[in-house]
Amino acid sequence: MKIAHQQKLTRRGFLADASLLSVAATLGQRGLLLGGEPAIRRIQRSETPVLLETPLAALERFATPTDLFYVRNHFPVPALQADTWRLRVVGAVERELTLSLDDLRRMTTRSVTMTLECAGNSRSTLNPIVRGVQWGNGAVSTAEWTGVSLIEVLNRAGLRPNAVDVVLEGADRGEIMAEPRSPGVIHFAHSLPIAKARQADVILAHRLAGADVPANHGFPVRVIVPGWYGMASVKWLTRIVVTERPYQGFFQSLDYSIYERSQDLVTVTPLSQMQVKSMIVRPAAQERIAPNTAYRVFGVAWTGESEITRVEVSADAGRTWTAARLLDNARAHCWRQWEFMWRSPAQAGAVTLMARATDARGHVQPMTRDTDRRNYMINHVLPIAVDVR
Ligand SMILES: Nc1nc2c(c(=O)[nH]1)N[C@H]1C(S)=C(S)[C@@H](COP(=O)(O)O)O[C@H]1N2
Ligand SMILES: [Mo]
Repeated sequence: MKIAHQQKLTRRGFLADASLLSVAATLGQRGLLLGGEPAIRRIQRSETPVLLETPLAALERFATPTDLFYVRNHFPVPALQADTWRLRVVGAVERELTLSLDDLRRMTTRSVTMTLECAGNSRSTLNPIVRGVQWGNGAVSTAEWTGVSLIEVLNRAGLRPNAVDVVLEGADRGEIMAEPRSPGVIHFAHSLPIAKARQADVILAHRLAGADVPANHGFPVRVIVPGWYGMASVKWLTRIVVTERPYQGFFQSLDYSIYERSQDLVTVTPLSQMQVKSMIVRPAAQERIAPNTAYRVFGVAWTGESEITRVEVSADAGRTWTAARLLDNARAHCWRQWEFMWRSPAQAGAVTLMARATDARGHVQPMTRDTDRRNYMINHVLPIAVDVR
C-alpha cells in the first residue's frame, strides 16, 4: 500500500524531493487530503464477487464516506431497475403484498445511523489461518441509512399469529463452490426472529448518506439490522417470506454459524449480534514513534444491542490497563470514538499497545480467541506493535 501511495503521489507531482516521500506516505495512510482529493481508497480483496475493505485511515472519521464503505458480496451484483423493482411479501401473512419503489418512498421514512461489521472482520489476524475472506480490520463502516421500518411493511401484510421468522431474500444468486458448498444455485437470504423484525430501527433502506443506495450496497433497497453482524442486512431485497417454522437457510447454518455449548451439548447457532470490540486506529502496526514523546492513541469501539461504557488501553502487552477517554456521547447502534494520551518510553524498542472495550451489559472483550467461533465473530483484543525509535 505504501508503495502504491508513493507512486501515485509522485506521478501527480506533489513531491519536490525524496525527503518528503515518507511524509506523504504517512499522510496518505492517515487519510489527509492532498490537493483536495482523498489520498486513500478501498483495498480490493476480490473482483468477482466484489470485496472491498475500508482502509484503516478512513476509520478516523465517525461516518464512513460512501466511496470508502466496505463491500461484501457473495454473488455478482444483480441488475435491478428502480421502475421495475418490486418487493413481494409472502408466507404467514393475512394478505400477500407487492410494493414498488414509489410505494415504499411514499411511506413514513426513518433514518438510522449504524455501525456495520462483517462477521469475518479481522480474520487475517487469526493464527492458524481459518477459511473465508482474509479481511484485515476494515470490514466495518458507519453510515446513515434512510428507509421504511420493516415492521410497517409487515403490518400492511398483517402478520399471522403463528409467524416465527421473517426471511429476507436478495435478488442476487449463484453457486458457492468453496466448502461448505451450496446445493446448486441459491439466493442470498437471511432471517430475523419476529421480535427483532418488530424493532422500528430495522429498516428497508433506499438511501445511504443522502443519496440512492449504490449498486454495490444493495440498490434500490437493502435491509439494515442495527446491532447485528453484516450478513443480516440483506442487500437487493426483493422478497420477504414470513415462515411458521424456524428458518435454517444456508447462510445461517452451514455458513455464518458458530458452536455454542451448554449442559455438555454442542449446538450450531446462527450469528446474530455483534460482539463488543475495540480497535486501535492510530498508531498503525509497526508505526515508528519517537522516544519520550506525547502520542494520541485513537480508536473506535462498538458492540451489539448495547452501548460502549469503557475502553482501556495497555502499553505493556496487557499487564496494566488505563482508562481511555470516550469522545462524544454514546449513539445507539454506532461505534464510539476514543483517545488515550500516551507518552512513549524513553528507551527505544518494540512496544505492544492493546485496547479493551466493555459494554453496558458488562461484556468485556476477551483476551484470547475462542475456537468455537469457527471463522467468525473475531473480537478478542488485537495487539498493535509499534517501533519506538
Ligand atoms: N443480498 C445480499 N445481501 C448481503 C450480502 C450479499 O452477498 N448479498 N452480504 C452480506 C454481508 S456478509 C455483509 S458483511 C453485508 C455487507 O454490506 P456492504 O457491502 O454494504 O458493506 O451485506 C450483507 N448482505
Ligand atoms: Mo459479512
